[in-house]
Amino acid sequence: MNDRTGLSRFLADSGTPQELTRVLLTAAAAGTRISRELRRSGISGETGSTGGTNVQGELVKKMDTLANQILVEAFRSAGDAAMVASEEMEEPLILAPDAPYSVLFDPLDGSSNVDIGGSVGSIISVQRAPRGAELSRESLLQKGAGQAAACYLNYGPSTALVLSVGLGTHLFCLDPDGEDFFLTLPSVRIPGRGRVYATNEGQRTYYHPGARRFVEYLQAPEKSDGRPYSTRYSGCFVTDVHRILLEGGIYFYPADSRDPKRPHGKLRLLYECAPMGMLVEQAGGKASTGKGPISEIQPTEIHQRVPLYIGSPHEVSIAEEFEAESR
Ligand code: FDP
Repeated sequence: MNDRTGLSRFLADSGTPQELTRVLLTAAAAGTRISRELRRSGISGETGSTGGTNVQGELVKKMDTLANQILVEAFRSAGDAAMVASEEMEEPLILAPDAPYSVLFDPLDGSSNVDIGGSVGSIISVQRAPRGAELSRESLLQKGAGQAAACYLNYGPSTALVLSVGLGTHLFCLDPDGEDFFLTLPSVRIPGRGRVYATNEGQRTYYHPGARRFVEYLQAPEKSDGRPYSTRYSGCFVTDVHRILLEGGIYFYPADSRDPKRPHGKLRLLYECAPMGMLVEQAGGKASTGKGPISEIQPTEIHQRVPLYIGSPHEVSIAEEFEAESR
């Protein structure tokens, strides 16, 4: 184990600025703690819901609240994040106004899986905080293309941490006997095309026509290009993208007409789509609304939702053609 590269050594060797390294190590330490709490959740009573709803009107699970507290407190006590914003908090918090980075997160993605012992994740986006300007929710409305770093943790049979500081995407695994993440796959490359798709197909009736026709295309037998695809949908965005990052394919949550108040699909731009997009793009993949790159959207709200197609370049490009009705 000693000759393995730990997360802090990796960040030092890659020339990552010290303040950014500190932010990422704080996120990793919080992830370690969340991983431990998840393992204990069945006996500690942290399963089920709190009975409340979050800013988006969604049922809050006890582990959503606990994971959010763990991340917020980790950044508060480390003092290395200027601001934090979270899926679970209506307004961002100003923590250390002079710190050069701000952090946005989905503390527990796919939390409906907690009660059945399924995989869940955390997603973290790191932005540069404006120097000398007043910190406000507006200062967090930055395009994904400008992110300083992104990472996710996938809490499955093992805990994986996948990160990028803009120099490729790298996979680490948590040593269950310690507190350290070790590099297990440097410079991940997503396969150019895959054999699986992940989407909530039960809601297909509500998808708009381009997305429905894309599903029909994926399911149509065609020997020459390996169709039909297989479906793999876990109910956790992080877990589904983790599979696709390693094995290829596409995850999508398109715009749908299920809820007229949410005409843009379900996933949040700033702390779900943008960081996952950076990680997939840095591995050679694509992240698109179906009409253009996620990384180029100028956010207008902290909790803004956008349609998402993410994964291998082959499948995302085809999805864009269906969206554009050129196929
Ligand atoms: P959850 O609300 O359980 O946190 O980001 C939200 C998310 O899960 C994704 O992880 C998941 O892919 C998706 O929503 C599941 O939503 P549907 O039930 O609508 O498929």
